[in-house]
Amino acid sequence: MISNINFDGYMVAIDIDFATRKIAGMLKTQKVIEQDGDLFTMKTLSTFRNYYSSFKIGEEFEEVTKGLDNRKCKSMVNWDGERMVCVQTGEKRNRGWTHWIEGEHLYLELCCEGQVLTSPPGKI
Ligand code: RET
Repeated sequence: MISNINFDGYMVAIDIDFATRKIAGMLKTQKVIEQDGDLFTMKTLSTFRNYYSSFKIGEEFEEVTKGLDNRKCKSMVNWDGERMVCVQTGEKRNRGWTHWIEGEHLYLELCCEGQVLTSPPGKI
C-alpha cells in the first residue's frame, strides 16, 4: 500500500474500535494475489494483522471478515471488464470492493454504507 484516502472513514463504517484504527492507519499493507484459473486467494499482509480471502469468480461464498469486524457476509466476486468487483451482502449496506491494475500499480476501492476508501487521484 502506497497511499490511500479515507481508510479511517471505512474502518468507522465497519465499526473498528479507536485503538485498532490508530494502529491500522499506520500500516503499510502488502497484497499477495494468487490465481489458479477462476480461483483466487487474496492475502492482505501487515506487521499487525493479516486478512485472507479465497473465492471463485461468479460463485457466492460465505465470507467471515476475521480480524476486521468479524461479520459474516454473502460475498461474490465478478469481473467488470478489467476490474474485479466484490459485493459483500450482509448487515452493512453497500459493502464491497473493486480491484484493478493501472500501469505498475494495483488499485483498491472499498466501500461500506456511505464511506469510500480509495486512492488519491493522479500520481500516487
Ligand atoms: C488490517 C489491519 C487490522 C485492521 C483492519 C485491516 C483492514 C483490512 C482490509 C482488507 C481488505 C481486504 C480485501 C481483500 C480482497 O480480497 C489491515 C488487516 C481494518 C480492509 C479487499
